Order: sequence, then C-alpha cells, then structure tokens
Amino acid sequence: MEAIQSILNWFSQNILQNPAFFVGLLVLVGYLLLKKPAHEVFAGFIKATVGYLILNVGAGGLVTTFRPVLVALATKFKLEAAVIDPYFGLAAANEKLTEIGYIDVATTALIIGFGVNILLVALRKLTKVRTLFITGHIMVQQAATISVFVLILIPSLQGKFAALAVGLICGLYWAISSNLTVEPTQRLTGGGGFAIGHQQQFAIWFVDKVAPFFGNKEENLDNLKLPKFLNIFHDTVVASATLMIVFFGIILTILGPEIMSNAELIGAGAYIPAKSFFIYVLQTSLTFSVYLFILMQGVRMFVAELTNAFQGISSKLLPGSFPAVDVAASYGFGSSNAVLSGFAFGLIGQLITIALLVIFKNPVLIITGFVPVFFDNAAIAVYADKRGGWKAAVILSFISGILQVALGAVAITLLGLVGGYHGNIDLVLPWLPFGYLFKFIGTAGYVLVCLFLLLLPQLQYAKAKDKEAYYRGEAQAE
Ligand code: ASC
Repeated sequence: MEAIQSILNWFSQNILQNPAFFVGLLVLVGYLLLKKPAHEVFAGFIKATVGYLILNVGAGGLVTTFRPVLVALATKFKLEAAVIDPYFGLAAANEKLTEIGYIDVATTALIIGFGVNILLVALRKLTKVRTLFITGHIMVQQAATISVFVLILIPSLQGKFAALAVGLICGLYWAISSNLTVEPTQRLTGGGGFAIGHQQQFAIWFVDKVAPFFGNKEENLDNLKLPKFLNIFHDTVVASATLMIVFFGIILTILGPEIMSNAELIGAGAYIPAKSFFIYVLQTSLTFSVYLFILMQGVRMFVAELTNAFQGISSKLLPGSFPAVDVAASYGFGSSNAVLSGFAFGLIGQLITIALLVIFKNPVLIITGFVPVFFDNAAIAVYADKRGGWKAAVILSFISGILQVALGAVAITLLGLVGGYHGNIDLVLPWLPFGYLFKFIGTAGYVLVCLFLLLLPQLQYAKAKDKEAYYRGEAQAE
C-alpha cells in the first residue's frame, strides 16, 4: 500500500504538477495507442515537452516584464492593472492556485475532463454529445481558470475531491460548448466535418442564431472596403507589438522616469536615468511581444503533437465523432475581410469600454490582450458575416469587445486575481453567471450549472427535425 502511495506521490509531484511532462506523456501514450513507430513516439514526446517548456519561458518572461509595471501602478496610483488574455490569465490563475495550495488540481482536472468528454461522446445516444474537444493548450488554460472559479467561489469543494469537481465541470463545458458549434461550423464550412473547441463556442452559437436579424447575408464583408494599412495586423507580431506599444507606452509614460528608475521597487527591469526614457518605454513594450512570440512558438510545437495524438485516439475510440479544434481553422471559410474586421471593431469596442472604466475610476485598469481581441472577435465576425452580412459582423464583434472588457473587469474582482484574466468571451459569458451561482448558492450552483450544461444538447436534439442528420452533424432546414 505504501509503495503504491509513494508511486502516486512521485507521479503527482513530477508529472501531474509539471505540465510539460504531463503533456509529453499524453502525446506518448496517444502515439503508442495509435501504434506509431518508436522513433515517432519519441519525437512526439520531445516536441510536446520542449514546446511546453518554451511556453513556460514565454509566460515567465511576460510575468517578469509586467510585474514592475504593476508595482509602479500600485505605488503611484493605488491602481491594479490586468491584461485580459489567456496567457496572462493562466499566470494569474496559477498564482492564485499556488496561494491556496491547489496548483496540481488543474492538470489532474484536465485529464479527468478529457475522460468525461470521451464518456459523453461514447454515450451519445443518451447524451446527444457529438464532439470531442482536443485543443490541448486551451484545455490547459481553461482548466486553470475553471479551477479558480470552482475552488475560490465554492470553498467547500476544496479537499480530496477538488480535482474531480473541477474535471467534471471542465469536461461538461468542453463537450457541450463544442457540440453547440457543430451546425454553425458545418454551415460555414459546407460540411467541413469539424467543430470548434476553443474559447468562444457559446458566442458562435449565439451569433449564428441572431446574426440574420442584423442584416442580409448577401451583403457580406467582402463588399466592405477596409483601409489597406489594416493588413499589417495579419502578422501576429506586428499586431501584438502595436497593442503593447499603445498600452504600455501610455502607461509607462504616465508613470514617468522617476518611479521607473527606482531600482528598489522595480528591480532588474528598472530604467537607468543616463539613458533615453523613450527607448526604455519602447523596449519594455516590445519585450512583451518578444515573450508572446516565444510563447506562441512553444504552443505551436506542442499543440501540433497533442492534436494528432488526441485526434488519433478519438478516431479509433469514437468513430463518427467530431473533433473540436482551434477556432483559427474556421477563418479560411469566411469572407477574406472578416478576420481583420472582427479584430478592428472588437478593438474599438474594447478601447471605448476601457476609456469608460478609467473615467469612472474602476479600481482595476484593464489592458487589452492580443488573443481575445483578435481570435474571438475574428471568429464572431466570420460566423456573423456568413449569416447576417457585414452589419451583423460589425455590430456583434463590437458588442463582444465591450463585454470582454466590462465583464472581464467584473470577473477579476469576483475571483480576486492579480495581473490578468483569461479574457475570452466564453470565459465571461456564460462563465461569469456560472461564477455568481457558485458564489451565492455554493454546491447547489455547481449542480445547477452541470445540469444546465447536460440539458443543452438534449434541447438541440429535440429541436432537430431529422434525428439521423443531427448525428451526422448536418445543418437542419429552417
Ligand atoms: C487562444 C490561445 C492561443 C490562440 C490560438 C489561436 O485562445 O490561447 O494561443 O487562441 O489558439 O489559433
């Protein structure tokens, strides 16, 4: 018994609490199950593990670059700042989980959640769930944020079964939210055979439903003339660097050289007064894009392997199910202008809301992160444009920008996070209302949310006129 206990302890401390090796192990097991040759199994393990270690370097760099700015803001203006971006959110969530002694919960919950999702699809005649969520990096981020939701807002779920409680609700969210995207995505892609497993599934479902009321799908974004200069934002480095220069440029300039050169407060990243403050501001802002670039490079490495491994497992284990993949897979099926329009109008919505928060002296200063403003709003524009043309795309991505900031600020306060929040649209709607249910009615709220999630695919199925076509994922005649 003791031997088993110490093996489990070793596994928990060295693998489960060490996501790089955990993700590597998932790939290794996946490839073994797929009967890949040994050298490919080895290569997959290396790429996944090294990819994740690279992500850690990027995330660590973001935190160390950001911390002095946070300290300076808190000292000078008694103000907290938070970037609404899943990577900043992951760092903030992990810090919170470490603080309460539950840092290992998220990785265990990830594997439990994946298991729950597999089970829901395996029982699809009963559950009506057709989709398996296989986007590994998103699952890592969401498992951390959802751990904070569950364990901070329902303290009674802390304890031996914490990972189970988090894993169950993660699995339900992954399975059910991606199942909502089957018809919209099939409609968009002309039967592409995949669904979305990312951070805006509820939004996609909603947009697909309401877009026709906003406009005419014949008048789509390809008819809208966007200024040519926007094309530079197709490059993620340019887009993220520009955002960072704008935000941190303003913030650092307002903070000024005096406080930024206080080495005691700022530490290694302090400004050296003999040098140009302008260049210091520029370099600090650009350093964020450097670390974001490193981080995304790492993500790309391990996601490619994890997706192959998961997809292999699901096609062997669950033939006929839909893989729920990264939202970027949908972009190629929309109007060519849609991605940039979504980003542009989502950003306008975010900036207006940030200005309002500043004017009304919100205690937390929200900083636009690249991932939500770009990827969520691009997706919203792509799907909205397909069903309701450019008017729907413009209005809905603009509203999404407003909600990301306004509700993101609420979520940060609700969860007591420091420095960042996930920021993607699903992580405020429906997750913020879920959070309030957790806070006010505790485990009853948890049970209600689980039941609500389980009910959704039943409603989808009940509404489908052709039941066979539902399982084939065909968009139904309306
Ligand atoms: C995210 C996230 C990313 C991007 C990527 C888009 O939400 O964490 O790295 O979007 O998945 O392709």
